[in-house]
Amino acid sequence: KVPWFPRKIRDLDKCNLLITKYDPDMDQDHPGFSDPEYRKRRCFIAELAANYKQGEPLPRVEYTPEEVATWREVYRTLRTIYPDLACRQFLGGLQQLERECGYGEDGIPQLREVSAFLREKTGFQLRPVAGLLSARDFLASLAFRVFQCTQYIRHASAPMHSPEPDCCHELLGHIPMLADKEFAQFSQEIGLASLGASDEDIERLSTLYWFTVEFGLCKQNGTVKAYGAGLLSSYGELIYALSNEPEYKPFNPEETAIQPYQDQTFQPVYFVSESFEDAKIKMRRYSSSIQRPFSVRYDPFTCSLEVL
Ligand code: H2B
Ligand code: FE
Repeated sequence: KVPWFPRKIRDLDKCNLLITKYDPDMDQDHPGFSDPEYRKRRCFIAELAANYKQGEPLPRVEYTPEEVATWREVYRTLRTIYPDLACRQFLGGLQQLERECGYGEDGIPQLREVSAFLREKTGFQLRPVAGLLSARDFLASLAFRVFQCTQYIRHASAPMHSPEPDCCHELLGHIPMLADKEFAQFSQEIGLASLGASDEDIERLSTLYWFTVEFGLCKQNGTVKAYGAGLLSSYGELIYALSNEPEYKPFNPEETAIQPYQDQTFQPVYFVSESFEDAKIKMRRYSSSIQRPFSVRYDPFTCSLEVL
């Protein structure tokens, strides 16, 4: 039996299964666990996302001076190391966001503006999400070029690390990459491959997503650069990943898909692609090997799927 999957963009309203184990309410190691003010604030912002319906204007959040100060610290610290460590596509995207979308250390960009920017660049749009989403629901939204974004910010006591996705991770790690056409297509293709897939295939696709979109490295002009959002939003791991400490393996979907991974500490191993083009071709070959009793095609005019 084929698991349910969204057929039209409005169906994403039903893709809302959250994984709560890293929430500040559940995770004793979360820096906000013993800060009731923080938990209340995060809950308020998450509630805006939980009530969101496809097509509505994206909620605006009036961030507090303390929240902006956290953003500033993250932005400043990471911005200085990007030129040496981030891939060309990321740097290009970030520059455009700084010029055209108000990115900078003085304020946290609003999802509404960022979504309008991305739509013009690659057709991606944002949707607010209340926390860590199940892999199946998260991947399904990529099939529609919808990126699910958290809108609350990490705890002020730990600006360099968050156990759960927050707006620093989304806005600094993911968004600049999603402004690149080739990367946008790569992301959508992982999403399309996930629709109606078995739990085992979702697990493998989610591992592939982890080692590419989140922690991927790629070669550029003979040096290794970062394109993964988990790296580009974490000062410590970005430096570590591009030092000579971790092990590098060539990106190869069959092998990468079954590599165990760490979501609590730095990765012991990273996968390096020759280029995005190369990663895309290899990923496509892998996706077409997934057995499904149907095939899907995305119709951008109606924002819906043709299931053949
Ligand atoms: N949910 C949210 N909100 N952000 C993510 O980056 C994310 C997610 N990543 N759910 C997904 C899971 C990823 O780790 C894969 C597909 O499992
Ligand atoms: Fe992420």
